[in-house]
Amino acid sequence: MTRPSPPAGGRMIVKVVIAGGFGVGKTTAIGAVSDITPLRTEELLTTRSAATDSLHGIEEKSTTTVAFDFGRVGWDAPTPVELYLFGTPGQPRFWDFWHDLAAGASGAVVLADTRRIAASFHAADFFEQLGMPFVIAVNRFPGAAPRSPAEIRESFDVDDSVPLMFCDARSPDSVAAVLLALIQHAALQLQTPPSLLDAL
Ligand SMILES: Nc1nc2c(ncn2[C@@H]2O[C@H](COP(=O)(O)OP(=O)(O)O)[C@@H](O)[C@H]2O)c(=O)[nH]1
Ligand SMILES: [Mg+2]
Repeated sequence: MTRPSPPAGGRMIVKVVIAGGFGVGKTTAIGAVSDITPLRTEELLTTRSAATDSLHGIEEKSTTTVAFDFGRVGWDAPTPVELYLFGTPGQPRFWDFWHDLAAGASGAVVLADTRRIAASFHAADFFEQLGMPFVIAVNRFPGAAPRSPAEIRESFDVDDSVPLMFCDARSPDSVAAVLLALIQHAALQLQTPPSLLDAL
């Protein structure tokens, strides 16, 4: 876990990773909230990837992230902070690359789609093993059966110490609320002495 960089222009620079399975809305979320035109590495999905990249439930998806997404968003209140957002590619064949994307990050958002929740299990396991603070944000798609936070926690096998919230990846306010929750969560963990964490 990395401490944020010293303030630049009054705002603390914090690197954040947006991870989760294929098609859960990572690219959409970064595009919704970014103050700059996001850098995207989208490629058209072709029939050649049909066997590995299942589009079940996300049939409208026509492109996929092949390297990473990058966006930037900042606030002066409640905390002056500038977030550098790095979105991972979702497919298992790109998982090795996640270590590079996570280097120097202070926290992560694990984005999930309740219709295909298992697609985001790897992301939660990855940040848990890395010891990086993360929150789970459940992107609500139309037609998804309602699931309670308790059910979703049970599926992810996480307790109340991991913040969990619902969101709409297309909504700037909704994505900003998720990011603020992550920053608060990460700040709390950074303030907790490692020795105390070990004792818990
Ligand atoms: N209805 C709905 N569609 C969404 C939402 N978020 C993303 N999508 C759509 O779902 C598809 C997958 O989103 P994308 O951001 O590419 O997923 P990624 O693979 O995680 O980057 C795209 O066609 C989006 O337009 C959402 O909150 N609601
Ligand atoms: Mg993407």
